[in-house]
Amino acid sequence: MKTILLALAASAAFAASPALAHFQLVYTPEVNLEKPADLPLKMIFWHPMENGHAMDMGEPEEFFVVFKGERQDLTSTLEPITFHGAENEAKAYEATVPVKRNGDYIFALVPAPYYEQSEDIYIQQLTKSFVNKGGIPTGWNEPVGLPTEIVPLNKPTNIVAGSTFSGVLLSEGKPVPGAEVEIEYMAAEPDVDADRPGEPTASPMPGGALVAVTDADGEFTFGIPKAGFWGFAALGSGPATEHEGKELSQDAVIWVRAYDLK
Ligand SMILES: [Cu+2]
Repeated sequence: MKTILLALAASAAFAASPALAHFQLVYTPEVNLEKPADLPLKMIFWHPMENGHAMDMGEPEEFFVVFKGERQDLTSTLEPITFHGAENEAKAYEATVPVKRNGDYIFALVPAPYYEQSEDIYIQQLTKSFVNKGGIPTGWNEPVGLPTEIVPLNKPTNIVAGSTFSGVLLSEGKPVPGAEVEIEYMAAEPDVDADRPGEPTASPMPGGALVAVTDADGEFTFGIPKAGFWGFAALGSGPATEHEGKELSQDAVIWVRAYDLK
């Protein structure tokens, strides 16, 4: 019965899938640190593969970091900024977070639901990104307890370009089979000083979004062809399905960083 319900939920996600893939960013340019640093983090809701339209963010509901299993609330560090996209300007957020100890830092953002007029639905992308200090792994493969999230099965801070990335999609802590996962390359990494996109290093693919589907265990794998930041978004995988009387797509987003093997 459960499988049937999940299959129905998955087909609903397919139907609601927009032509253009929008991705919530939690972005910092350097995810492998050797020395203590004040990390600049940028929260931007954007179409990063096409360096396209950016959306106004409302005040985020939650922003936190998990380090060695301990969660620290960072909501008070958020400051509003304007992101000067290639097509338009949009409200975004930034934070500066000190990183001192060695290990994995998992940043998580719960943005306010965003109203997408063209589809008459709300979208809320629960987003995780990762920073490591000192090359010491301390829990990057642990869930952080979001209503829906993608948990990496490869270390997300140093994927080799040409290898693969796998993740498992969870909703309320349980694997979600048969769910669509959209995949994007961050073509124009934001300039964190200017709050605008850098020079694009890739163009959108013909045929629309890149898509994988989770298997019976809720897992997916994608071959990473190129160094840089790759985003994965499971659409409508979260338990919340309604906001202010309208349909809500509560999505799980994860960002990983790939490097060329030199
Ligand atoms: Cu979009």
